[in-house]
Amino acid sequence: MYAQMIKTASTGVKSDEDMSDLERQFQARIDAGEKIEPKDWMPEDYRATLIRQMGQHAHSEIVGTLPEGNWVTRAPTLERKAILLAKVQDEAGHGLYLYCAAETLGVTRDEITEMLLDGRMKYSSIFNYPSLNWADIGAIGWLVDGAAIMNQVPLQRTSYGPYSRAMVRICKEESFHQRQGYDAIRACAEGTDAQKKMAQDALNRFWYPSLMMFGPPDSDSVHSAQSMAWKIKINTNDELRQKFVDQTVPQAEYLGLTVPDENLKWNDETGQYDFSQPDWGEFFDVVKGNGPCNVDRLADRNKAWDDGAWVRDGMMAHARKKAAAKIAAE
Ligand code: FAQ
Repeated sequence: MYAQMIKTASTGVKSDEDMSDLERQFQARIDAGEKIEPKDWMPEDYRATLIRQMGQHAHSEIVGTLPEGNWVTRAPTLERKAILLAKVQDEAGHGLYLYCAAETLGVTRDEITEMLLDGRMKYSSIFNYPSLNWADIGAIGWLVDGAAIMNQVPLQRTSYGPYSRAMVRICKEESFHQRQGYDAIRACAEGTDAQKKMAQDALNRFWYPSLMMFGPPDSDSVHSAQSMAWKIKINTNDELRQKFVDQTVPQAEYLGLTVPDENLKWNDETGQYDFSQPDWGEFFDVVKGNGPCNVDRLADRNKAWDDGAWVRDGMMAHARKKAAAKIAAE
């Protein structure tokens, strides 16, 4: 099974009659648009769903620095290097806000990190694809950050206060990231024939993996119904995927690039693009650990965790020493 941890699908969304008094009061607060704060009562599945989603989101931000970090030393100009470095630092910062926000739910950062490292928790499928050339860095900013914003702007209104507030700053930064990516791929698309070819190749490889970022089709989405009832999620996976396609196709046209989809067509009746679905078999395979870079990504994160053990030990020893000195002085 590609989903784990919380079995909302088997239990379904609880009806009003099946809820306890506390659950009913909680749902009424959600329905009234109130934010839930860390010390408020919440159903255990609400807490677990948030830890799952926020933890996976944090892990994605951190693992997401790997394909771009790969290009910091090879960016074509000093300006592009400085911009990319700043972007990668922002992404790491997003991971840290999100770990802090997740900690308000009663789980430690170490615990959820260990769940990533031993494969119990996921990170976004997109980061299991390699960044092969400089145009890929443009495509990641344009498409991957573009998809991330499409998903994260509604999350600013998510029902859990700390998550919602973290998303406000993250969205501002992601929108800079999207623009820097678009600018980088625009420079390639307006360059020599070889550079234009690189830009098209990057779009060809990143288009469908970007569509997969929104999650499986609604019919296969295990958590959407309950997460939407709790306003953890505001839109379904398919709604956001469609919005992303509608926003991105004119951007590709402006660049003179071709979206790799023969069925892509504006539909006057729906006022949206018709488009081909990604290969969902490939998505489930990547999520299960069989994508092109899954093994390398987890090996890199495990190495970073192991290499950093002496820093964590040193910090803890220092904290214990300070606490002991404080008690001795009292
Ligand atoms: N990859 O029932 P649903 C970024 C899993 S941040 C891997 O539909 P849900 C910034 C899902 O976890 C990108 N797994 O799940 C950046 C569940 O498995 P589980 C990350 C996926 O949660 C840019 C199972 O499939 N953004 O890019 C994926 O209701 C550039 C069933 O799926 C967020 O995390 C996937 N794509 O909806 C950084 C946003 N999709 O947990 C660096 C917050 C689904 O039961 C460079 N998250 N699965 O084992 C969300 O909005 C939701 O969690 C969804 C999935 C929409 C991703």
